[in-house]
Amino acid sequence: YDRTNTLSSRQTMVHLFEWKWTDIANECENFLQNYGYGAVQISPPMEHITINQNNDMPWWVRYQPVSYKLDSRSGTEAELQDMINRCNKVGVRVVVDAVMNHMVGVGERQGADGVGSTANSAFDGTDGVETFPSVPYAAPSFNDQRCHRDIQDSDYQNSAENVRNCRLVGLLDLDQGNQAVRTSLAGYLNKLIDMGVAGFRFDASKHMWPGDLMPILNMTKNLRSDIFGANVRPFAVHEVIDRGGEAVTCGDYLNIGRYTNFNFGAAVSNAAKGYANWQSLSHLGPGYSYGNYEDHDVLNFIDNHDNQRDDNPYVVTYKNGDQYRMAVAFMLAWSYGYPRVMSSFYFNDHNQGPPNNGAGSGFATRSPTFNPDLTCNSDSGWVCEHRWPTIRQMSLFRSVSSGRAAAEVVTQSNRIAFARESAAFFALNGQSGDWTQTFQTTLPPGEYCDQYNGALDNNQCTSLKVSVGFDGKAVITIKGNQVVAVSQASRVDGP
Ligand code: LAG
Ligand code: CA
Repeated sequence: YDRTNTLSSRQTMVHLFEWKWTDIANECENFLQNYGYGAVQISPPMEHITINQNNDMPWWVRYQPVSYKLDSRSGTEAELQDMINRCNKVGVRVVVDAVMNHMVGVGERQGADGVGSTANSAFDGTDGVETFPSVPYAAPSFNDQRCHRDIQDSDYQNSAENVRNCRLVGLLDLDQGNQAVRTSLAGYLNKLIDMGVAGFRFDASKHMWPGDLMPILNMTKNLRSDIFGANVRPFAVHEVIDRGGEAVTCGDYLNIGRYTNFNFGAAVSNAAKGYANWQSLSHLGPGYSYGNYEDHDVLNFIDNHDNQRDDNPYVVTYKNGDQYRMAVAFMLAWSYGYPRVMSSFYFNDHNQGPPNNGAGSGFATRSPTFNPDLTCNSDSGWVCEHRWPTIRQMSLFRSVSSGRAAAEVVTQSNRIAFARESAAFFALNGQSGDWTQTFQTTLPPGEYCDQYNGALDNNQCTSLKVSVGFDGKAVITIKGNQVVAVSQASRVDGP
């Protein structure tokens, strides 16, 4: 389940958090296919609760399922199908955020206190009642007989049983050991597979037993052969937050797909913030520090939709500007794991929902609008990190580096440079003074444009030009706290 199922030349996933299906379809056609993005992670497509909280609808309603009907804040089933078709047609795969651990928060029920559901399904999450007729689930579908309370902070250190059987922040905890529950969940996944998705990001896998996830995954069909070829299994990445010292570890999930490697973003963010030395990241890979398993085991990212909302995020986010650019660029340049780029909306409050048209419209999500330089217009409320010039150029860099090992690694204090064998070269200078040196780039002779602060545009460089000699060497100056990145995708007179 660890194969990405992307085109071999498209190596980066983007999480279009809270985007509408119609907007994602356009984004696949107009942008993603041109910038090396191989897959898009979408917000949960199933029916979820609706609420009005302080005259807004928080983003996290998407993590409170009411049924597996494909009607959500992002759009209808027909819009979802159209988006999947259009993205696949241009070689961009769809990865679905699947919420299988739980249903709504205990006590939530349709009609009470302005709570509703996106497809108008009835539901009653009153403690002990717990009915979701549109699935259907009833009280025995839930884990109350094993644990009838919330997960406590101390459980995380002491008890894998409680982490997996008790309620996560009051959310009614499904019993994935129950055969009828397994059948409902696999049916949901199979419906999406029939629609043409490439795989799943499993929400809250830390809170489900690997021994239950495996049989559910084994109940899934092969992917559509007309899109993916014969006998292709779905991609799976499990949301397991494991930064060490807990009862549940990411190692528990190694044979059922990849896991979300939060240790990678922490390490790179520490360097970007100046708390750690960039030099040490030349060892960032299997066995580095805690929790970094093999290349095919990990989905790497700098920030995600949860930790970017922390009060003092331990990772860098779009709010960190240049530090963030540097962190994401390093992730995309370095040869480890399957990288995911976060694409956010601007927020001040951590509950704040996506840009929308207000209560009168049912808080209907607004579309992004675009500037002439292809970035998103900040007035539309969308950050679109994936469209930032550096990040979209580094996604191209990643594409041409696909399958090429890191080579010719050069380190000095707080400096790191490396090639991706015959395809690309990257140098990061974390000191404040210039770094001038002859580097072995491994690239064919020619002129290459820096694609960190510029790009190849109309066969010319908009920023620094790097000349590679017949021996693959180039003299390059990297300014203080700067990066130079060149690749086959930024070659003047390139193929
Ligand atoms: C996840 N990964 O394992 C998601 O990435 C994360 O965003 C989800 O939490 C979580 N697991 C459950 O799917 C989010 C918010 C929570 C929110 C929850 C359900 O971070 O704050 O809880 O989704 O909507 C909300 C309220 C809680 C309340 C709960 C139940 O914030 O105060 O207890 O609903 O009513
Ligand atoms: Ca659970």
